[in-house]
Amino acid sequence: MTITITAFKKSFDRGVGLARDMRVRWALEEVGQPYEVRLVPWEKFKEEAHLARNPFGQIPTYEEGDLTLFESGAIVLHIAERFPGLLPKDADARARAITWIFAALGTIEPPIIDRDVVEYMEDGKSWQGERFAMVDERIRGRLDQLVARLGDSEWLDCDFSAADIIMVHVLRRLEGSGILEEYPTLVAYITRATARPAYKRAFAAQLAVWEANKE
Ligand code: GTB
Repeated sequence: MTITITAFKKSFDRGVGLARDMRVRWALEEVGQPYEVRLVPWEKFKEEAHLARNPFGQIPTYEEGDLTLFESGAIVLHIAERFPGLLPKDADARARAITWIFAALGTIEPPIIDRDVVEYMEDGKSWQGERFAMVDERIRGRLDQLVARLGDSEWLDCDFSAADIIMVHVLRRLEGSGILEEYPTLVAYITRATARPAYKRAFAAQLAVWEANKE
């Protein structure tokens, strides 16, 4: 059955792989599933056809036969449940991996997104400096806790899983902030994950879209 995902036709991340279709592409590459990409131009995001795929008019979405999904976390979890390779077989280990998906999206990602809000939407506001300091403190608090748990482990819980895809992609959003460099454990974790052939294929695919549509 053909899998079709949606992605920006012209992503404002300029091909650096930070838009959330990257998570889905990476998961599909890890499980060896071919997929097609429907590129959505900005002006079509809130049109009926795309809202039918995602009520919030966002990317990514995922179509597989009669099934249409939105929310990158739900899509990656679906891929991991549908195809072998991204979740442990043991029920308890599987539950722990799924817990880490939720932790990445629900506990680590929110302050990181907040940082972008401060940087781009509160630019020039009198309170921007104070907000930056507050948000960065929240981010560092979470990263301290993450590093304490990760320790010397290669991945979040035993083998590489869907949770590592989501976590690494969430952490990558801090690139350029200077914060990641304070955490060699996380830099090594991201480097390990992004060296995977599946990541590289996914990255190259989204970059090719940017290169083809950037003008
Ligand atoms: N919770 C949803 C999910 O995980 O799928 C959030 C989806 C989302 O925010 N999608 C964005 C979108 O469609 C694209 S990825 N926005 C259009 C809209 O809301 O109208 C967001 C993104 C783009 C670029 C960077 N970057 O450059 O760092 C990071 C994130």
